[in-house]
This record gives sequence, structure tokens and C-alpha cells, in this order.
Amino acid sequence: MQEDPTVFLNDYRPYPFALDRVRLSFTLAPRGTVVRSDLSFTPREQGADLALDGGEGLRLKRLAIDGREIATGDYTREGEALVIAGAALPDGAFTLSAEVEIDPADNTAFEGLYLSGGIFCTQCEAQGFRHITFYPDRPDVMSVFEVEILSDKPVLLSNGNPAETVAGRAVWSDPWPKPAYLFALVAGDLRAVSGTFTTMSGRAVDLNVWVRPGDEDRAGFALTSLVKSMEWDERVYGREYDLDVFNIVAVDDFNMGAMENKGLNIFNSKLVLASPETATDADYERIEGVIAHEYFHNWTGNRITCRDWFQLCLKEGLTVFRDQQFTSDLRSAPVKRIEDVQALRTRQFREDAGPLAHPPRPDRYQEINNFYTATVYEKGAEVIGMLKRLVGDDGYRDALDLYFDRHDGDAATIEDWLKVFEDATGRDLSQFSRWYTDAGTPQVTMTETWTDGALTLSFTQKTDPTPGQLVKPPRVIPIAVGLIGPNGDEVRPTEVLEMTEAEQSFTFDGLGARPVVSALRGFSAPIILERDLDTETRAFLLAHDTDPFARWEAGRGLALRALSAAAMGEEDENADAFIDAIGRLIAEDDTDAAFRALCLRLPGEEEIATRLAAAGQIPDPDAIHAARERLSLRLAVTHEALLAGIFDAMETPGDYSPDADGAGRRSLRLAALGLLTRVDGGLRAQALEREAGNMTERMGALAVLVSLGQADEALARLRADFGDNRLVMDKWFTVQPMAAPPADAVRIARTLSEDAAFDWTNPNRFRALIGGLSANHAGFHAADGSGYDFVADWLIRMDGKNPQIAARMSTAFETWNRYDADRQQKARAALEQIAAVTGLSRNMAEMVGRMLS
Ligand code: 0A1
Ligand code: ZN
Repeated sequence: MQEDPTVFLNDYRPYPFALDRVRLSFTLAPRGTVVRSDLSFTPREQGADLALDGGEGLRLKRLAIDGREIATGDYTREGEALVIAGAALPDGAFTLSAEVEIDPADNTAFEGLYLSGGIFCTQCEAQGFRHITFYPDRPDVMSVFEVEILSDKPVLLSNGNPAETVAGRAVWSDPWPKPAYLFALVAGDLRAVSGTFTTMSGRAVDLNVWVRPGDEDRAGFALTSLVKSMEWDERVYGREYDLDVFNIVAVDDFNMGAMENKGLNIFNSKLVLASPETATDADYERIEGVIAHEYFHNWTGNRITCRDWFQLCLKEGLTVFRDQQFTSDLRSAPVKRIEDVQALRTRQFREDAGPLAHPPRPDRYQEINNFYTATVYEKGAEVIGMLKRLVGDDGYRDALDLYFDRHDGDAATIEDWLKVFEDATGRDLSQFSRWYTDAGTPQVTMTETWTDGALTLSFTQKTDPTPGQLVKPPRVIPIAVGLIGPNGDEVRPTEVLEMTEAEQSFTFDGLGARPVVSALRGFSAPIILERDLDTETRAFLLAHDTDPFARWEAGRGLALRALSAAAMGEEDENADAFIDAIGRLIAEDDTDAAFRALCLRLPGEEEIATRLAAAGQIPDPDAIHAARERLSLRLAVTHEALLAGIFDAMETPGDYSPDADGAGRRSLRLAALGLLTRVDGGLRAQALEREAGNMTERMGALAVLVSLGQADEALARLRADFGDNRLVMDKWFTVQPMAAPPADAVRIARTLSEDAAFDWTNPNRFRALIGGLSANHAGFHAADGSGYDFVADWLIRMDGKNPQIAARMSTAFETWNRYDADRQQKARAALEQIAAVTGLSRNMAEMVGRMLS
């Protein structure tokens, strides 16, 4: 029988030793890298055993205490642990020295030390360091590090400041105590694009973005983004950088987006390299945001880290919140807010409504890598947004100052975090803390009554049961509301109503005429708000709401209602109202192009399915696809002339720049193109694909051509131009299954999987193809189950190489039980096929187990 690998929050115990100092020496070789370590411990409890993490992949050559080799009988190695009996340890402080040998070239899981295109690099979050050497691999064990690297690679990097560098040897010293998950090492033939930054106290910091030779001309944007991030964190949070150098390295094989290792961030190359010909506007925005995210972790994550992995959202929710603020400040705040809400609804609401639902601060896990989720990250950020709304901007600033003061150098908890808000503002946050401990998206309904100049808003809240949590007490929900008079003027500015009960009413007195309520302004809480609004009032809000989010939401409401009704085979008056109102809105030349583009783009099929399921209906992927196609056609036919005018007017003038303005214009142009295609037979897309001077328009046009089945030549052209550019070829692999007509998607994906360029062990390439198909809602959920079978086969194959990637991609199935019985039966069979594999990873076993339970 396999032991149950579940880890519980309640079982947390402090580590019984302090780790005062770490010295590491690496002699690098693809096979047979030798790692020597000296770990200086001081016992905190008399007689405690010394338990170190470290699995079978570590070939132990030598183990000594204070220079004396330990007898094999004095320690045990079991599974992923090495334990030295307390009786074999000295009474006071001691140094444990070990020598182990590892094989980076065999490391296909990309956890620990591995090779990417000849570059030695590391990934240690969450538990990768235990694949490098024996160590107390937990975030609350923090230490200063000195690292020696011996290698013939020209560039040798680690955390902290450089201490000595000669050919073949480098020593790095990191004065800031850190947990092992922030350790990093890089050795390779790399070139730097460099700059300097002078901090607010006048210290000069060397900045380097390290890339492969030949990629230097695509690294400038990342460097500029880093400088902007450093400036912003000083200006807005008063946080200064604390080392002499800041290094960023781009590698091609990386399981996630990027990693905040102290002073040595390692990035997936797709989040560093950009040029107008190879990267889209969305890529640029993402690079800027992720560079900022990793940089911001230096304070929220590194200087203050997590006590244990259950507290992951302490660093991730806060750092996402900070990177969202940064992007809002640099670009357009309303547009960023709408984009974030869209992403939350598409990814997190879907997670919260299915078998993988979990709270932002879970209380158990089998494999922590399965909890780097939209709930921990994006909902974690929303929870902080709510806190800020409740305590106000000044309260937030005071609380954050106190957090940095009180907890600098700590491994902290969510309780510590809430306590600083309580102490700084005097608020009781015990009810608020449910946002961290309870899973599920609250559904709130709002009704209105109007009598004698008084408007009463009545709310009810309920949250459906989620796995392991059947009863959900009411939460504090900040609901931002404004009132708009019949002539479109705002009669009451935004006010935050604090809902704390299951049912609650709020009254606005002294009103002349009955106003229209603009509710949940700025998406003030991550909830589903249901209100019985007639079509005219929604159209009125779309025309007049002064809150940009609520304005966009009014149009969204019309579109979603029209599409949901059509997908269920019903007619709906919202469609006419939407088409009408959207025509007026996109004609507003003085309204931000990016905002108009967001209003013009119809909700995605996934979002429509999530909405239908939340309303208790069974989504039919084919009917949803057809409904969306029909509404697009009607929009195009009705507004053809207007859309054609926009398409021409939004041409990129002169040189391409990835700024918010230019990106917004291109976004509107491409939204118009997507509709016009339905009436021009693809003529504009054909021309744009050939003439576009930037990748945004080229890819936009290509996606349209793929959806029309007219893309053969364009795809061949892209491959001819960029066959040797991995990042562009990833796009080539994604766009085909993603934009294909659903009936062709699986066949196309299958053919692509046989292409010589489908290097599936590369995480980006695998994600491109499998993620591309999963994003084609009706394609992946093909009624014959072929999408499920295809993806399941690949997940099984990938699990043998890289369990993290396989487990992450398995979330394609997380909504399986909301579809019809036939699809459910086919999806279940695919999941059971995965579950039956012998030697399945813990990652995958947990995911499939939760999805099937
Ligand atoms: N902390 C990083 C994300 C990250 C997490 C895990 C990784 O490997 C399993 C890699 C990166 C961030 O939030 O950016
Ligand atoms: Zn992060």
C-alpha cells in the first residue's frame, strides 16, 4: 500500500535547528555534477533528530559532522528524507558536510539543477533544492549563502553579490538570509544587455539581462521594464533594492513563467525576448508585467517569505496585486481592470466551480506544485484589493508600512498579514479572513425597491459547497455602488456598501427621481452578481455609466444573456439591444480604443459555458459555438460600414510601438477584422497577413485565416520566415488548434503532433499545442471524445518526463462534470485511463484523484 502523501497545515512544527550559514561548491558536468555543502546548524531543541530532504537522485559520496565522517548506522535514508539520529549529533552548534553527485543532463522534470540548450540552470521553488543536495528544504529555514561554481562555461552566476571571478571559477555571496527555494545558479555561454539603476539612497546597481548569443537585440524591452519596476516600487511602496547587482537570465526550457530567485531571476525566454516582428502587444504587456512581478517579489516573497507552502498566497496574491497596480499606472487602469476581471472569470471562476476548487490558503495538499493556481494568485490578489477597498488607501499604506517594518526577515503567515491590517487600522478582520480559508465564488443577488424618494437595495449572498467544505458562512463583501440620474448624470458618487450578513439592505434617501444603480463598480469583490435588470437599463448603463468597469459590464451582461439564451435554443431581446448599443459605443471616436475593443469582443465560449453552468444549465459546446458565430455575423452585417471605417482608421501609423495607445488601436482594429471577415470572405485578413509590419497584426490576421480554413500559405510563410525562432514557432503551433473550426481541431492537433518541430519535451512547445487545443472549447469537448483521448494520451506521455507540466495541463479536464452525460462518460474514461497508469507521478495522481472524486 502506498502511504497517503497528504500534508496538513495543522501539522506545522518549527524546524528544531537554526541554519546559521550555508556554503556550497559546485563542480559542474552534465553527468556527474559534484555538489559539496557545509551547513552550520545550532540546535533549538535538545536531542532532536536532524531531518533533511533529498531523494534517490542524490548519490551520496560523503557525509561528515565537524569534519568527521558519519557511520552509515547513524543515519537513515528513506524515500525523500535523510535522518541523522539526535544521539549522533553534538550538543551544541555543528557543521554538516556532504558531497553528492547529480546528473543535470537527465533532469527532464526541470526541477533542481538542469540543462537548457547547454546552459546549466536551476528551479528550486517549491521543492527543487532537495534534488541538488540534502537540505531542510522548507521556506521557514533561512540562511545566508556562499556559493562557489567551478565550470568552463564563460558566465557563472548565483545569488547575491559577486565575490571573486576568474576563468573557470566564481564565488557569490548572498548576505540576505533566504530559504532554499530562492537559490539559483546559472552557467552558460550568455551575453548581457546591461544598464545601471541608482536607488533612492544613491546606491548604484548593475542590471544585466542575460540571453543566448544572437538574442541581444530582443532583450532591451525587458531591461527597460526592470528599470521602470525599480522606480515604481520606490515611488509607490518606498521599497529599495538591496544588492549591488540584479541579474535576469532567459532560458528556453522552463516550467512556469519566471522565478524570483534572490538577485538572479530566471525567466522563460518567452517573457524576456521581444521585437516588433516576433512579439505581439500582449507579449510586450506580459513581459513588462512579469518582469515587475519577479522584481516586486524581492520585498514581497524574499525579504518577507512564507512560513510554509500553505501560505503561498501571502507572497503571490500580494505580488500579483502589486504588478496589477504597476500595469494600471503605466498603461490604462480601466482597461487593465477589465482584462484582469476577464481572466479571473475565465480561469478562476471555472476552478472555483469544479472539483479542483480550493481556498486561497488551502489547508492540505499532496503536491504543492499543483497549487500554483488562479485561486492562489489571482483570487489572492482580489482579496487584497478588497482589503484595500475596506480600509481605504491610507489604511492600506499604513498597513503595508507596518508589514515591511514588522516582518522584514521573517517567514510569515496569512494571520500575520491580517494582523498588520488590524493593528494599523483598528478593524476586526476575523470575518474577512474567510476569504482566505473558504473556497467558492459567492453568488449575490440584488433587488431594488423605490418609495418616496428612497431607494433600497437588498442583497442576499450564498456560496455553493466545494470539495471538503459543505457549509459556507456569509463573508464580508464590499459592494461599490453609484447612482445615475435619468439624464445620465451621476447623482451619488461611488460608495462602498459592506455586506456582512446572508441578507442585508441599504437605503439611499432624499432622491428626486428614481436613479439607475451602477453596482459592483470596479468589480469591487470577486463574486457573481445577479440582478434582474431589463434590457433598456443595461443599454442605458452601457451608454452612461461613469465607472468604466461597470459600463463594460453592462454590455457584457447584454451579450452574455443573448448568447446564453441562443445557446439554449431561445430567442432573446438582449441581442438586438446589444447590437444597437455597441454600434453607438464603437462610434465614439473620443473613447479609448482599447476600451472600445473590449466592449466589441464577445465573451468567449468558455465564459459562456461557465455562466450557463452557474445558472444550473448543461452547456452544449457546439450550440455555444454556433450562438457566438451567429451573433458575430449579425454584428458584422449590421455595422459593416462602421467596422470597415474603424479597420482603416486604426492602422498603425509610422513606427510600431508597444505602448498602451498603439496596442489599443491594434486591438480595436483586430476586433473589427474578426467581425468583418464574416462579410468580406477573408479579403482583409489575407491582405493584412501579408502586409503587417508587426507580429500583433500578423498573428491576428493569421488566426482569422485559420478559422476560415484559408491559412495554408500564411502558415507556410510564417514558418519560412521564422522556422528557427522557437517563440514564433510556438505561436505557429498554438494558433492552428486554437482558432480552427471546432470540427477540425483535434485532427489538426494530431497532425501537428507528428511534425518534426514538435519537440514535446520543451514545456513551451507542449503547452503551445496541447494548450491551444484545450483553449478551443468546442474542439476539445468534441462530442466523440476525440479531444479528451488525444489530450489524455499526451498527458500520460508527458507525466513520465515532466510531471509538473503534465499535471498543470490536466486542468483542461477540470470542468468535465458540467457537460452532458455522454461527454461526461467519455471524459471520465480518459481520466480513469490516466489514473490507471503505473508509476503515475504524485502530481498527476493528486490532480486526477481530485477531479474524479
Ligand atoms: N514564484 C514564481 C512562480 C514559480 C513557481 C514555481 C516554479 O516552479 C515550480 C517556477 C516559478 C512566480 O510567482 O513568478
Ligand atoms: Zn510570483
